[in-house]
Amino acid sequence: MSQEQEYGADQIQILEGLEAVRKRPGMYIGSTSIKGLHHLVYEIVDNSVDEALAGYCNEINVFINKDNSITVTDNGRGIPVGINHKAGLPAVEVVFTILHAGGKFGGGGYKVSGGLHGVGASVVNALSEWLEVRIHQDGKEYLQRYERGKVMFPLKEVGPTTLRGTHVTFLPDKEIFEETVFEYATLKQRLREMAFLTKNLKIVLTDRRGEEDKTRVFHYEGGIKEYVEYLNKTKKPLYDNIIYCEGQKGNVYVEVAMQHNDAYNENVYSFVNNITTPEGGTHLTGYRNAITKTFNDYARNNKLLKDSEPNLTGDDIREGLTAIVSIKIPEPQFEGQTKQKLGNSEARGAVESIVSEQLTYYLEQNPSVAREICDKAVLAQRAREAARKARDLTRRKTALENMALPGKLADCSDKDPRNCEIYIVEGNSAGGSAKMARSRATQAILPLRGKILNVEKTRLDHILGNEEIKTMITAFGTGIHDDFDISKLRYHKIIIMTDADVDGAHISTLLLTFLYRFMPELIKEGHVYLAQPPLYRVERNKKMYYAYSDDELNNILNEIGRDQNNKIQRYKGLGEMDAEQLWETTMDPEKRILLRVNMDEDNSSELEVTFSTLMGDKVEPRREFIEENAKYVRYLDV
Ligand code: TSJ
Repeated sequence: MSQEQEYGADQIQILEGLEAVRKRPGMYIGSTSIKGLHHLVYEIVDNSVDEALAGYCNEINVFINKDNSITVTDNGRGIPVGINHKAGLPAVEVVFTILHAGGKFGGGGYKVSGGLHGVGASVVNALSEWLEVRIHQDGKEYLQRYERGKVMFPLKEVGPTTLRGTHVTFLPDKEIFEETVFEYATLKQRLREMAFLTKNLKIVLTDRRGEEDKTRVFHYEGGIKEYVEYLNKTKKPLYDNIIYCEGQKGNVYVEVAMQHNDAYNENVYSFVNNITTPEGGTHLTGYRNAITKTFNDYARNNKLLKDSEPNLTGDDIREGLTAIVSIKIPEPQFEGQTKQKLGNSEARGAVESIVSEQLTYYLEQNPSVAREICDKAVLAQRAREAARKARDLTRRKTALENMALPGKLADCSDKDPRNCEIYIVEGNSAGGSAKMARSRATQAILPLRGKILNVEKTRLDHILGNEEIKTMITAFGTGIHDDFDISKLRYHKIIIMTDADVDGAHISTLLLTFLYRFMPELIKEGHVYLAQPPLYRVERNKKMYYAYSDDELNNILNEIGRDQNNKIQRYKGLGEMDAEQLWETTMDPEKRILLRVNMDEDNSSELEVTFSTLMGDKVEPRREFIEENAKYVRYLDV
């Protein structure tokens, strides 16, 4: 029959293609975990962002529907419905059923944004229980439906329309994904980032799963300038304006926004075609070269740096600098082990020349800003010199005394780091109980005294002079920053154990901030944990029950009965437990609960905001953050 003739051979090939996706989903979307699940959404949204970049669409809506299906709509031209001559099928059907059909059909769309592996709609289709596409074009609405990649009926016209654009709804396949419940917060973060990276594009996220719809609108006229403003909202900017450079060289489009704040760490995020590049690459190198050269030239020409003084280093100039470097390039090449590092050499030159030229002009036009930055860099230069001396001192010490472990450390006897854990414990009394409670072979205890230094607010030379910090660095064995060597890690589990109250949470956050800034690899590699001491003890007829949350306390009371035979104690601190109780509830590997601290590289700008919001001076953003993340409130220092 004609249907058979038309679809026969092609259809078989198509199904083989999509079948391959279903057999090895990880090859196409990275993983089938919750991360892969969210990638499906980004793959689809990327297509609408392309349409916006091409100049035909200015609004994208994303809905999380009640059944955990996702709808993405845009107000663009609509995917072409005409027959694609090579495939003999409507172009839209090609997009959804043929693997690797990119955006270049029906008149040459300029595809710049690319999903995780440059795959696309057909992969999402193959991994969805069902998917429906509706196209509003020239007054007509078209519909096609697929189930697990298979076409349910030929593209059909379903009526007139006054709209324009593409609507796609899909339900991820439960046979494929380990998890199929979308996280609003995760989608929110990525969509906000996409909106920052595409100025004037309005992206609306709506969660329809609750009693009431939850909606967030992301729309930034200033694009990455507003991104920098957002990242600096918890800090004190050094000057009011955001420095902005934009231009195109060859086929590389470059945008850079930056502003210094009064903190000491650099905070630069780079993107290629709207995808984050945590390992940087040529675009970032070009940017750094430009900054270093331009500021040194300016400082010399204006006598802000004496002839006798050495050049400012890139690090000096970028102290406290928040920046976004975003480029668009038609054929990005990624290198390195994780293929996350941009390799195109033309990107280096393009960024370097655009930033040098425009930054030079900016500094000439804004001498007071230029002076602020140079003064700060000169201070940084001096502090760096002092820090180097402090570090040399600690280094020489370890070289001489080799492994002179801190006296307060109760080390474990096993020497294989894979078996070993170190408990960082707040306070001497809790440290004492922990030392008695521990399993000597594998558990080391390091008690810390008093307040931990807030490394967000302290310059490197002072940080490295701090006793508690020095103690931790020596105990872990890895060194820090450039000297960091994870193979020297002496304990594969670093467990932070603090009281389950506001002060304890504060100390945990300070410790995590230190680790995040000085040894982020430990967090990335999953070596850092938070111990979970119980909140309550219930004693009934000489039997003990421990509850780690209010809910759990309720469950226990329901189970054992609510009457006067219960003695309920609320633990205010670790110190209230004796060694045996501490072991049983918090340290016994068989029974304890540990929370592993996560850090997702794709998310590091958001993590940065979280840390600086929690640790910074400004009260208002912290209060807002806590209100937005209400479920964590009891862990935070308000
Ligand atoms: F790919 C997809 F199906 F996943 C998808 C594509 C999903 C969504 C929500 C939107 C889109 C999409 C595609 N929105 N807009 C477009 N535009 C085109 O495909 C298009 C339209 C016209 C022309 C032309 O040259 O006339 C070219 C293109 C690429």
